[in-house]
Amino acid sequence: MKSNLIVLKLGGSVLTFKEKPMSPNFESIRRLSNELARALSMGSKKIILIHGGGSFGHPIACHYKIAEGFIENDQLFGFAETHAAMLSLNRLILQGLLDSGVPALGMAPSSFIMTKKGRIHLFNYRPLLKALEMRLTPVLYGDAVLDVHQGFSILSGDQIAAHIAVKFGAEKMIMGVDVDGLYDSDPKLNSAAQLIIHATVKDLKRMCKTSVRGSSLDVTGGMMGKIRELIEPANRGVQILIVNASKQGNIEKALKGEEVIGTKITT
Ligand code: IP8
Repeated sequence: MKSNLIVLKLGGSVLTFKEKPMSPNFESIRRLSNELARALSMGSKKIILIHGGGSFGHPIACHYKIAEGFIENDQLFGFAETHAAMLSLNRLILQGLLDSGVPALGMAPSSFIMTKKGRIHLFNYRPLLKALEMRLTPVLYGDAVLDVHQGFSILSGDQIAAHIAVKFGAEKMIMGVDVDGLYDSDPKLNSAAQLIIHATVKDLKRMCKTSVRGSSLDVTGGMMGKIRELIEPANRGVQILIVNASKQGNIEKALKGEEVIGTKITT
């Protein structure tokens, strides 16, 4: 039986202005906090929120090549700075949620997760489980983390979301992005791109081979990185929905289980 847990990932491109370093989109943060609060007030669901790096984490991580692991001492400062930038964004999102009345608990992934060659290797689940049991709303994020093989790495919010959805047997995983869902080509480059309303694991695997890369500043691979992470939870029967979180009401509807335009992914 599936739990009543929903894993919600909100992309950095929705919560920040991606073109300008360290620029939060306060309007978006406030609106989405209210949407989350309204969905939670319905009572029965538990939500783990994971947010991306946007213009906070990605430019610094890219500059210091943090995702490639430790090469030289200069990167240590960059590693610490990347994490500090993510803490700043997390703080703003927590404030938005607290202002909306959500008992949001910021949890730094680098404190309880380690990777091996960029993939999750060690994960202390207990603080997260206890927070859920206490009916707090954990708020995690893509982070600069220590890596047992290469010193450090960048762990994407998508990888964290997929891992948690599988391990905790989430009922649903909602990916809030800045487009309406998956398309047959990049909708930002091709106005004739068609929205894919339903995709299977087989479709995702095919897209991985053909999909366009994200922006060069996105150290975790943009939409292509996302598609790759979705295969495992979809295989395990987690319902996945990719929706446009920049459009008012979409995240609230998706959390409440109401119909919303987007891409549904199934086995
Ligand atoms: O935006 C990466 O997380 P994402 C976060 O979910 C950093 O890919 C630190 C760049």
